[in-house]
Amino acid sequence: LKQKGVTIWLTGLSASGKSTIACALEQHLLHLHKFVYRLDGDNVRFGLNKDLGFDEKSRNENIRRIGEVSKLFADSACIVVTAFISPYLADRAVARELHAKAGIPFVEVFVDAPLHVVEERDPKGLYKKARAGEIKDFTGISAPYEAPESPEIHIKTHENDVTESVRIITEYLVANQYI
Ligand code: GGZ
Repeated sequence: LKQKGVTIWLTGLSASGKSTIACALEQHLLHLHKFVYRLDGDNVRFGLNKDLGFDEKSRNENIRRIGEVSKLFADSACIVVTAFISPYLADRAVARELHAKAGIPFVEVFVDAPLHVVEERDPKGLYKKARAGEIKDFTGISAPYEAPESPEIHIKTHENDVTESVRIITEYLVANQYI
């Protein structure tokens, strides 16, 4: 029997806290001597997916490729942590199905914060630009975000801090014997 990994799929609005949680979770798992790899905009959108923008078709393809790459990493027994908005239900369902077919667990984590909260955070000033019409197809403003209907884990980042979020995810992984 081959050891399988797991994909932990974070989804949520820009500035919801996906990257922060993904980094902290990766650090925590590394300290536990786990084989973990994080996929995010910095190592995917500037490389493999640098040909893609933010229109609906590009996002579909972005998430399709990330789903395939996650499955490959997890098939090598790696714990994969992905941090992409992944706004479309159907795209996340495709990634989930791909994992199911390969017998690899897929843990969807809804990194949830209300729009008014992320707009107040606006760490990169992107919401302001989107409101001003300087960025088109901006998620939550001029492009949709389809919230998960039954995620394995639901984290409210305006209520839970990073440490608490990492603890919730780790406890889920342990309870299901994924780590
Ligand atoms: C949403 C955008 C956009 C548009 C640039 N809409 O907060 P950030 O800056 O650092 O992370 C966001 C990132 C989103 O890329 P993803 O690959 O996660 O998106 S998706 O899963 O929908 O394909 C944001 C920045 O890119 N960004 N333009 N129009 N976010």
